[in-house]
Amino acid sequence: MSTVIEPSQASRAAAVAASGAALAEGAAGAEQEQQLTDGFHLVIDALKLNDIDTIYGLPGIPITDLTRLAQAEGMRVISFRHEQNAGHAAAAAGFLTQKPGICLTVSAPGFLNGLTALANATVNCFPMILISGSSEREIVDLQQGDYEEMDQLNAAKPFCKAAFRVLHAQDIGIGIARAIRAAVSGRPGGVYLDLPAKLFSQTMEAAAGRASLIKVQDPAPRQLPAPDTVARALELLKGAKRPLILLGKGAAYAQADAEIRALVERTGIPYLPMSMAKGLLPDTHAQSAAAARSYVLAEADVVMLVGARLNWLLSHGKGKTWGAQPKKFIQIDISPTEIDSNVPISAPLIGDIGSCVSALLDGIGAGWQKPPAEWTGAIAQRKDKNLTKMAQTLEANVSPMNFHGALGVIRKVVQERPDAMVVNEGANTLDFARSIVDMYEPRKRLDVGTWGVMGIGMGFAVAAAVTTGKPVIAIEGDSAFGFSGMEVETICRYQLPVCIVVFNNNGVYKGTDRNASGGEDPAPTVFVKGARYDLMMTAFGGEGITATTPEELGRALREAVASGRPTLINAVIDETAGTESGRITNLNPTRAATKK
Ligand code: FYN
Ligand code: ADP
Repeated sequence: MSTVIEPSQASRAAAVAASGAALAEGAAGAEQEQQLTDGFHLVIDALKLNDIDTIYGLPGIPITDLTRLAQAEGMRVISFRHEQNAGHAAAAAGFLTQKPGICLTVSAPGFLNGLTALANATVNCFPMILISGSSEREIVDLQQGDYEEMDQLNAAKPFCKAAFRVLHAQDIGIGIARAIRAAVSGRPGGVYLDLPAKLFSQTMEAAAGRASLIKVQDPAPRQLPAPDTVARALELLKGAKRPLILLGKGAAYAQADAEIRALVERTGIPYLPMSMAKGLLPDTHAQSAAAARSYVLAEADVVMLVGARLNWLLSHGKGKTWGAQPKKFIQIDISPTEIDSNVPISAPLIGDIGSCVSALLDGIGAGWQKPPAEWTGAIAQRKDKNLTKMAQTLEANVSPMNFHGALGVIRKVVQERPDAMVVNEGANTLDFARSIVDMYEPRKRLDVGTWGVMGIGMGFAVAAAVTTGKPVIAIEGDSAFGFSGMEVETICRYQLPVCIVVFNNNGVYKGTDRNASGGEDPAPTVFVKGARYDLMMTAFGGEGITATTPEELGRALREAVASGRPTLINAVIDETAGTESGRITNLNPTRAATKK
C-alpha cells in the first residue's frame, strides 16, 4: 500500500538521500532512493488503506503538497475558500457515510477556522477528523514566535472527542488509526490530528513505512444491548396507553433503516422525527405524528427515544412542552452517560441502534397489542386538522411571495425528486421548511443540528453532492447564506449539482427594522435591499435567476435539478414576512423582557 517515492516527486527525500553519507553512489544509491517513502505519502497511504477517498480542505503552508500529492494518488481533494466550510463538509460526509470525513487545514488561523466545524461535528455526533499542519514543536513550546505559532493540540482538546499529534513518520499509521477509531466508535464525534510541518518531509524505508500502516478492523464495533434491558423496555412499552417513538439523527446515522421501519410498523406506535430523522420513514407515513407534535409530546405516557437526546430541542424532557401527563422514558443510545442527563430514564437500552431495535423486534412476540385506538385516533384527528390548515396556507398564492408560497413549490419538487438532498439553514426559512417540506428517504435532510448553527449551508451542500452524486437543494435564509456564500465558486469549480435557493427578505429575520437612534447607519438586522444574490453565481459561470413568484421559483428549481448545473435562485420574499428567531423566539431575550 505504501507509495514508493518516484525520484521526480521526491524532492525532499532525494535531497535527504543525496546529502546523506549513508547512501552509496551509483546504481545502489539510486535504488535505495527509490525505496524511500516520506510523511506526505504515509498520510495519504494510511487514509487510502482505510477506504477514505476524499479530503475537504484548503491548501497552504505546510500542507499544500499534501493536497497535490493526495490528488496525484487518486484521492478526491475538494478545495474550499474557507476552512470552516471544508470542516462542515467533512462533518456532513461523516454523517452520511459513517466514515470519518477529513478536513485538512493549514496551521493556526486555518486550524482555528476549522475548529468551529470540529466542535459542531462533536456536538452533533458526526464523525470527522480535522488534520492540521502545525509549526515546529521546539519553537512553539519555547514561544519563540514561529510562523503561525500556536499550541493547536491543546487548543483543540476541549472541542473534540480526542486529539493526537504525530511526531515521527513511523507513527503516522498509528495516528490515523487512532483518529479513525476515536471518530466512529461509540458515540461518533470530531477528532483532531496535529501534524507538524517537519513530519511531512521525514523519510523512511518504504517497506518499513508500508508495514507501519494499519487497516483498522471493525472501527465501529456493534454493541449489543443486555437482554434484561431489552425485556424491561418491552415491558414498559407494552403497558403504555399512549406510547410515542421519537426518532433522532442518531437513528438516521445508524443506517438501520429497515429495522427502524419494521419496529414502528410492527408496534403500530406513532412516531415523531427530529429534523434530521425526517424521511427515515416517509413523512407521509400514516404513523407520523409530526403534524400533531405539541399534542403527542404533551399527552404521551411512554416515550421511546431512538438516537435523540433530551436537550433544548426537546425542552429537556420537562416543562410545558411535555404537559401535565406523567411520562416514562425508554432511551436507546450508544452512550451510557447520556442516560438521566435531564430527566430520569426508566428503561435505558445501551447499544448500537441496529442491534437494539433488532433485539426489540425479536422480543415483541406474536401477542403484541397495537396502541389503543383512542390514542391513534386522537392523533389522527389533530394531524388532519393541521395538514388541512397547512394545505390551505400553501395554496394561497400571495403576492409578494412569502415563505409558504416559496416553500410550497419546493415541497412539490422534493416530492417529485425524493432522491434529492435537502440542506436547510436560517431562522424562519429553517422553521417553515422543516414542517412544510416532506422528506421521503433516510438521510436526505441536513440542517443546523444541535447548536442551531448558521454557516453549515455550502459545506453541507458540497458534501451532499460529493458523497451521493444526487441533486442538492439548499434552502437558505439570506442571512445564513452569507456565512458560506463564497463557496458558490467551489460549487462552480467542481461543477456540483447544487441549487441554492436564497430566501431574500432583505435581512436577518425580516428586512423592515429601522435604526433606533434615528442615525444614518442601517439597523443591525437589515441588509442591502433588493440584493442580487443570483449574480454571485453567474460571476463564476453558474446559473443565476431571480424568482418573484412560486411559478418562477418552481420552473427554475425543476430546471436546475434536472440539469445538475450549479444554480442560485434569488427568491424574493416579502420583507415584512418572518418573525424574530422563527419558532424559538422564547430563547432570544428582548428589550420588552428586560425593560425596567
Ligand atoms: C409539523 N407541523 C405540521 C407539519 N409538520 N403541520 C402541518 N403539516 C405538516 N407536515 C406542525 C407541528 O405539529 C407543529 O405544530 C408545527 O408545525 C411546528 O412543527 P415543528 O417544526 O416540527 O416543531 P417546533 O415546535 O418548531 O419544534 C421545536 C424544535 C424546532 C425546537 C424541535 O423548533 C427546532 O428544531 N428548532 C431549531 C431551531 C434552530 O435551530 N434555529 C436556528 C437558529 S435561528 P403544533 O403541533 O401545533 O405545535 C436564530 O435565530
Ligand atoms: P436529534 O438532534 O436528532 O434529537 P441528537 O444529536 O440529540 O439527535 O442525538 C443523537 C444521539 O444518537 C446521541 O445521543 C448519540 O449518542 C446517539 N447515537 C449516534 N449514533 C448511534 C448509534 N449508531 N447507535 C446508538 N446511538 C447512537
